[in-house]
Amino acid sequence: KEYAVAVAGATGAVGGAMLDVLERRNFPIKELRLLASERSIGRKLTFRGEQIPVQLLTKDAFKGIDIALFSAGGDRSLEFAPAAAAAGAIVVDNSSAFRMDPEIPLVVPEVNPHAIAQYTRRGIIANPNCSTIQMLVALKPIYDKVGIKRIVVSTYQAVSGTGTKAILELKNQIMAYAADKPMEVKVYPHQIAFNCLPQIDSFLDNGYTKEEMKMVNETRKIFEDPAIGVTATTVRVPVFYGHSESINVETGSKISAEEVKRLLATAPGVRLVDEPKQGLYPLATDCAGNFETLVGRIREDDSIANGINLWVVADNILKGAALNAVQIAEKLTADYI
Ligand code: 2RA
Repeated sequence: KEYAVAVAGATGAVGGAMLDVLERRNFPIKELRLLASERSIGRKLTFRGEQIPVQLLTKDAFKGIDIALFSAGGDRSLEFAPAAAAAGAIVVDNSSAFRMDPEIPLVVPEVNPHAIAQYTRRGIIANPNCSTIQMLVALKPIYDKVGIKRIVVSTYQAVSGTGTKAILELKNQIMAYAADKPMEVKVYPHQIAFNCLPQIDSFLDNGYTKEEMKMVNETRKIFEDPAIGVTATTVRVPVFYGHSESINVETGSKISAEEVKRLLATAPGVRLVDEPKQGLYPLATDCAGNFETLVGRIREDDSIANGINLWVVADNILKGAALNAVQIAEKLTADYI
C-alpha cells in the first residue's frame, strides 16, 4: 500500500532531514505534499529526483493526507496539527507542543512502540526531544533487565539542534576567529565558538532550563515510571551535528559493565563502540548522518551500590528528530493503517 504524506516545516533543518530519511528508507509514498510558511512559497525541494514545489501551510492543506510529519515549531503545531488530524491525517509532531498531553502518546519506537496505539485518541503522536530519544534508546535494555532508580545526565548538544541560523553563526564565528576579526553573537546569549553554554532554551523558576526538564518529564512518560529519578544539565557546545551525553545510572539491582556491553551489543538502534584503549568510543563526527545511537565508555560506578556510566552519541537531526518520526510512521503503516 502507498500513502499520501505531508511534511509541515519542510524547508527547516529537520524537515529537510525528514525528506532525506523518507527517501533513504524507501517509505511507500504515492503523494508527497511539502508545506511551509509564506516566505518559502515558490521554493522547490528534491525528492526521489523530482523537484517538488513548497505549498503554503494552511488548515486546508491536509485533505487526502494519510500521515502528516510536523517540524515547524510548537506554535505552528498547536495551530495546524489538530486541523490536520480533523482532515483524517495521523500527525507525527516533532515539536514539544503535545508531548506532555496525557491523551497524546510520546514514542521512541525502540522503547515504547505499544504507545503508538493511542494515536486514535487525537490523531496525534508526539516525537520526544532529541536529547531524550538517544538517552532512552541506550537505557531501555538496562531498564528492562535490572530496572533504573536514578539517572544523572550531562549533555553536549550540537548547534544544529537550534536550527540553520545557529549552524551559520558557529561557522561565521570560527571564520572570524581565523581571520582575527570580531565575532557576531546573535543566536545565543554568548559566543558559542570555543565555548560551552550551560543554557538550552529558557530558565524556569526551579533553576533548570526547559531542555533539562524535558529530559526529566519525557523520560518518566516514555518509561511510564513517574517514580524514576532524573536530573539533567544540558549544555550547548561548538559542534555542528551530533549530541553527546554523559549518563550515570543507579540500577535497581547489580549489573556488571560486561553484562551491559552484552545487552547493548544486540539492542535495537544501538551500535556499541567501546574499545577505549584502541581509541574507539562514540564520537559526534562518527554519528553525523547515521541512523544508530552510539554507546561506549561503559564502566561501573563504584561510588554507589549499583552504578553504571555510559557515553551516548547520536545525530540529533536524524535519530533525534527526523528518523524517529519516520520510524513512528513506519510502525503506523506496518501495524495500524
Ligand atoms: C536543541 N533539543 O538541541 C533542542 C531542540 N532541538 O536545541
